[in-house]
Amino acid sequence: MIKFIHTGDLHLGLQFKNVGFHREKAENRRLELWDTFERIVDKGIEDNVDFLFIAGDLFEEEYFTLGDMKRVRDNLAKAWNINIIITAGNHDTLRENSLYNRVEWPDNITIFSSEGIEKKEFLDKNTTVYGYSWDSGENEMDIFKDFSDIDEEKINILIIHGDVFSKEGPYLPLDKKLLENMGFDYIGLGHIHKPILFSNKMAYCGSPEPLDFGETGVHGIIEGMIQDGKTNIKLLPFSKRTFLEKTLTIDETMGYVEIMDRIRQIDEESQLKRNLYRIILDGIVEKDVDLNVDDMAKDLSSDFYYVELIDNTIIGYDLDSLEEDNKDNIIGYFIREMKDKDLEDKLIRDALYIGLDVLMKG
Ligand SMILES: [Mn+2]
Repeated sequence: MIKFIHTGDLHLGLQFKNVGFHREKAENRRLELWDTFERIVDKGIEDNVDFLFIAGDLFEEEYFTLGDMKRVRDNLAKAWNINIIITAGNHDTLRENSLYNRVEWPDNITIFSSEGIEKKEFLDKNTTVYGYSWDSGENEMDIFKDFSDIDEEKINILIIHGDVFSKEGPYLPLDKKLLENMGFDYIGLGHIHKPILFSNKMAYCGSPEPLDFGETGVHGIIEGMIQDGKTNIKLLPFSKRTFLEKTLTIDETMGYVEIMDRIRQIDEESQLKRNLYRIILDGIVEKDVDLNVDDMAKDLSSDFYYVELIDNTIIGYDLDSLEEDNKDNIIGYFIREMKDKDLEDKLIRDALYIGLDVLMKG
């Protein structure tokens, strides 16, 4: 029986320049990536796992320093009785002058080469681990071209960073069907940041700490066990924070204060203080309510750890006075046409306001 943790896509060192965070939040998030990395190592030690698999994009080579690399090494060295397997991805490529090659690694750590699929046997665990590291930011290698059969008497595991969703492309396209039929007991994938457990035998671990609003939902690490030819895995939520996108629908009866209260009630208080929210405002807003999303976000900053607002509302005009002011032009005709239909019907009312929004702007 073996136990393992599968992680990857940690992107240590990331500076969060594209996320729209202010400097302080970006810096904090950068520290949280480190903290989570260290928690993962501690979790491995605590659970006494046999293997820790890191399936690429452990760090951001653009920002990483030699000191950072040593910090990674020293953390992993603490887990001296865990076999740690690293395969580099497209953000932490393994080349002659890369940071991976500038520190001395202890014996419990294996970094697979970028020559092609390599294997390492762990005789005491009756296990063979296969892996491959990227050596450039793009990669279309036919990685299994010279692959020989695996020894089915053993537990066989493949750790690789690549893309099973596109047959062509620059991020190591992998043929999922082919992989599934190669006889591996487990295939630990990296690259896609959303965790995807295809089966007990193949999974993307996802980024343990989500990196932006494209990475909403649960993020964590994969815990696995292989016993008597059977593999079992599960996703353990592990991130310190979650990115959430929520929609608040406004109507023309709501004033500024009520809208702000509704935003504050979008989640439990403890969640607001913990997570990162993007709130999309839609619906119809009364024409005198001024939704300045930057000011609103500042106002909300004592209630939320982080919030950004997107205003997709349309303005609800005062129909009678608007009709009166525009009785001889298309706006007036349009309002009369729509009033002849049933304005109690939400669909018709929305259509009226959307139409007016276009006419008033154009
Ligand atoms: Mn990645």
